[in-house]
Amino acid sequence: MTDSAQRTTAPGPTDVPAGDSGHSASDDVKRDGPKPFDGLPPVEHLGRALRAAAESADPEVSGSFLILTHRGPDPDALGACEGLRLLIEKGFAFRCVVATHGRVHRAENVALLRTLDLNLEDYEGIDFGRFCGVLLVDTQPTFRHTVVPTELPVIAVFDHHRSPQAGSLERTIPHEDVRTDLGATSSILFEYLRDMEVPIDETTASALFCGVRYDTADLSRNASPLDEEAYLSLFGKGDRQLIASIDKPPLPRSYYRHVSQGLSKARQHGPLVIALMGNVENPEHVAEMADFFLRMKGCSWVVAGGAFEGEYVLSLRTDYAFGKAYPLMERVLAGEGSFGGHGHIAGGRIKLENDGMSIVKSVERRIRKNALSVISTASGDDGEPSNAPEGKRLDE
Ligand SMILES: [Mn+2]
Repeated sequence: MTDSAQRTTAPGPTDVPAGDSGHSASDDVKRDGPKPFDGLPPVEHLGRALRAAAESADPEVSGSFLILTHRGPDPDALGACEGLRLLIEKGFAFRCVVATHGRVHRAENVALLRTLDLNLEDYEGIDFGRFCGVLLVDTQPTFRHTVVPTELPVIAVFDHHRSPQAGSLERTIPHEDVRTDLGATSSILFEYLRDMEVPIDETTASALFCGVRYDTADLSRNASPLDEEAYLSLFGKGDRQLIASIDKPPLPRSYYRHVSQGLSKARQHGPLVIALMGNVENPEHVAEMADFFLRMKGCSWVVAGGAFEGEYVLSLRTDYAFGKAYPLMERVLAGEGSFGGHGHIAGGRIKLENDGMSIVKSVERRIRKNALSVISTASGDDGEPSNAPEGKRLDE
């Protein structure tokens, strides 16, 4: 569902990078704690940062923190938000509000929000004057898909993504816990709760479990020993029925319309399936179709795309034998838009000049041409779109 990676720019909604690039589980054994915080255990260092922020704030907002994550939060982001909420309230006896930004579209993510009945506020409606500081999870202030209010100091960051440029931060962050050797940010929050001996209730455990589960594909991807410990411990504490219902949520009727749209637009070119779908009602549909087509026998990579709210959203998937998604996405975009990716998953976005169909079509023509040129480089073809084979329909 999510991806791991070296994010350079804003990724697609479900292609939010989720780990460090180039790490396999076996690389990740060395370190199971963050870099030392002035010789203090992480929880103690965090406690000092929180208390310092509370003490320097006006009395009416003292000890009230705003927890934020990236736009269109995925399960790891939501799990980490809930873990941090519990830590702040029960571990440190401060107050906090979790606010999310951007709509949640994917059925599994919506199911997580609804099933666990998470108490989230909408970022757009937040009065920043209520808080003494911001805490960020599963992202960092410089990431483009993240909005941080300028009027509040960032007190702490918990993340497992590599920073785009080290040292480019304008702000100094009192407590920065970024561990690129972990599969999930939810595992970091699990560690703090464990170390502070904060009892983890069923709902929070279920949310944290889903975070670790989806970012590590059930510990099959980028999983460190801490991820394993978090996964097993949280599964024991979570509500198994809820966890199962989040994994196979009821799908809206529109999902089946999307499948039909994807099937009618998809074309197979040997090992490549291209599904460029024009306008889509839901940006998650693009990633869902990419996953869907990759399961076809004989398909080694998929390029799926669709226009949504002024952007052309792209998802690229490769199978295990085929290799990395990131360099392929780079060739498919050929300098346009922004993208992120790692391993077998990449996501990209291209800003559209307007929502006219001709603009969408021309973006799709360029993407198709670039994707086919990857194949034709291998086969010696010139890759011109007019000469490109039509490809085989999948719905006939
Ligand atoms: Mn993550």
